[in-house]
Amino acid sequence: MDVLQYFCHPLETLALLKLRWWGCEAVHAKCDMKKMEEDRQLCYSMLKQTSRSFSAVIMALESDLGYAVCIFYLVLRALDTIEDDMSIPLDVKLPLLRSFHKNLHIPGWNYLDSREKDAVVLNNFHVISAQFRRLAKGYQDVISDTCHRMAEGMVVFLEKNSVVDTYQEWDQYCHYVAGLVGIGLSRLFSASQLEHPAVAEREHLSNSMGLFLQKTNIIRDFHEDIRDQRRLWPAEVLRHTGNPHLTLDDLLLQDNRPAALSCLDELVGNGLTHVPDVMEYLHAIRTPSVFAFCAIPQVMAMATLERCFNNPTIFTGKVKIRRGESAFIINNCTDMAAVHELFRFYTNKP
Ligand code: IN0
Repeated sequence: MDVLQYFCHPLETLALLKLRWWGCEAVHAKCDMKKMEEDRQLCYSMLKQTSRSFSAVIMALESDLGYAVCIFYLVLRALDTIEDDMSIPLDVKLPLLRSFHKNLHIPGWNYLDSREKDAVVLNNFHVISAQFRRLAKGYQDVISDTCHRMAEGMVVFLEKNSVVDTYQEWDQYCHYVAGLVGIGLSRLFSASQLEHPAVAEREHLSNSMGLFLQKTNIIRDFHEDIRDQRRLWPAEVLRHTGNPHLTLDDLLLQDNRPAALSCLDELVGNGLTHVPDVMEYLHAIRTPSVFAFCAIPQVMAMATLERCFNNPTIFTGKVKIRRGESAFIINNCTDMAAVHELFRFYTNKP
């Protein structure tokens, strides 16, 4: 099956080979792993384990910003792993989330009881936090403040039984788990002086960058999330189908396929409302490595939304973009004109 794809999409196969053999300008690692001290190496290897394709884009950032983003990414993964871990009872999880940001300053703190797939970042949190404490104070404050605010939001959500009813609540949830990441990243870019201070000041645009990614993930992962008892589509969408008794779980049933597809398409439409902000944000980014870091996930999200639109596979399994398609996007997100072209391609796809 996979082999056939390589013949059907020759441009993507070339993109994969190009990425594999030559790397590319934007994703050319500016750091040499072999020359680093052991703990730094361990952090980069955890980054590679937790985000396969994305780690190269982080490592291509200029060194001190790149390392701050690497630590930010690992710390966020640790927080997210605690939130996701259904084996931790709520009376343990809530205090753990509330005090999470303080652990960044407690030498030796780690968490060994998680069985989640990214548990490695919790098991080795003492290594991550020691590296965190060596970052510039400005970077430390952004990372700690983001964790604090995000964990507060996670607690609010868990306390109302993880229910997302209205679109407003959907935006609120996505703000906590992804919009705040965008706001934090923009503050890191401006603090590094690679980007203008205005990038950090326009919080609404940074928030939209996160919302576009997170809404796309939530739309794509519907089947897997329902299986794991997570109901992250806003229930409001069900009321627009005209059937007041329909539940999110019902959308998986074959008989409800037309209603399910109309809900899906409405959410894709809602996700797309963030695109103008995404374009405005990217337009302001000056440094090529920062531009690639920001643009690649957004274009991948656009490709994913296109694949999700009116696609019944959302209700039976996983919708994915091909590896070759990802490689093509990674190789081509070089400037605003290229990003426009890619967005145009995905919006006009028959
Ligand atoms: C991210 C974001 C991310 C990157 C660049 C700019 C951003 C601006 C605002 C918000 C988020 C931004 O990107 C990653 C992408 C990623 O991890 N991709 C995965 C693939 C996948 O399907 O999971 C990979 O393995 O390559 C992202 O999804 N998130 C993220 C987390 C931390 C940081 Cl520092 C940056 C997660 C999320 C929830 C969307 C914010």
